[in-house]
Amino acid sequence: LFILQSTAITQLWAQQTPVSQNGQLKVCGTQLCNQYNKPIQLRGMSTHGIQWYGWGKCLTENSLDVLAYDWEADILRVSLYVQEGGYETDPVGFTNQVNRLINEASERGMYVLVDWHQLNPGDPNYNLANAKQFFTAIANQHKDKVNIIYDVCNEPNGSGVNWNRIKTYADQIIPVIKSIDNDAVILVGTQGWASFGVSGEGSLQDVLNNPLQFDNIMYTFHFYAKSHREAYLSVLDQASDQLPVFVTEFGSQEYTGDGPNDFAMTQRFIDLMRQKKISWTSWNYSDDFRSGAAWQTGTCASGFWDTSRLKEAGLWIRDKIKFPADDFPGGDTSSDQTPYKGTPISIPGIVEAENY
Ligand code: IDC
Repeated sequence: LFILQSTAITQLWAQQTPVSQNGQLKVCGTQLCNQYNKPIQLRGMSTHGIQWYGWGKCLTENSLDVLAYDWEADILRVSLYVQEGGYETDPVGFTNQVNRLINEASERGMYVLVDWHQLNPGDPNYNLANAKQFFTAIANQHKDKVNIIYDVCNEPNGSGVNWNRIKTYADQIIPVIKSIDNDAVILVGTQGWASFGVSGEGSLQDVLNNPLQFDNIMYTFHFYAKSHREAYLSVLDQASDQLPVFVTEFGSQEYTGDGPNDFAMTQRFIDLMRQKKISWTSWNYSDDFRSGAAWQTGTCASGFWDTSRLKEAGLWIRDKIKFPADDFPGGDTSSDQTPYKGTPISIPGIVEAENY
């Protein structure tokens, strides 16, 4: 038994993961770059709200093994709602849960996007005090890790929530994080439910006229392909020519995250994001009844994370994460760098070995 475990440990150490290959991220120009200053694209999944489908439900040791080693996800977005039974109802409990999820994703070599999922009310300033408290706790706990990305507001929306209003918020919360974790990449949601205003007030030009004045900032964009189509595709293309953009949420469905999938339309976004190395996380890794949730209803309680239990959208997005395989650029161009190909060893061996 001891020999088997030692072998597992050795293989684990030898194994390349997205985080071991790319290290501390930074923003260079309009791109997300790795520790060698080379542009990279990260692809992965967003959780559903962790107050409903979090740790012990749809996020378990096994489901995260599947996401990291079978889906070969580079990144997990942890969606912490503020309202709707989220952070504001139990700050300590949700901070602990986010810490746990960060640690679990980190053990599996994934990046973690910490999503402050404000949604209703749509003005992020409403939750500023809670955001300061939450990000202070998270940054203090994880500042020495290289794999944390912060998103300070999921989807600003509603009347009067224009870019200036978001910038007022961002200018207050970003220094709080930077004073603790100075080199972290920080994402900021854009007006109109992260659409640069396509579905809200103002436009991309408002951001271009008055961009944030910090290093390592990216702007977020969300789309639901069946609903949002050409208008969104075009703005994503224009925005990413001029600003660092991270697509932190999208689906093949209607904007409800439900209804029919339009995979042909979604593929056009996927192609654009591939071509421009725009990183993405897709909504969502749960067994919610809606068509945009990857797993069939009942999967999380069953604990069987087999591909036969994926909904159509889940099977489709797994394929988009897995293929093409990651080919992260290394520091050496003559290159004996081995591209990450997923883990070859049995998962129970790893988990067991780590306890020793
Ligand atoms: C939806 C969930 C749904 C939940 C609702 C609650 O799919 O189960 O009841 O949130 O607010 C977003 C939001 C995201 C939405 C998603 C789909 O960021 O929270 O999830 N969506 O409607 N923006 C556009 C779509």
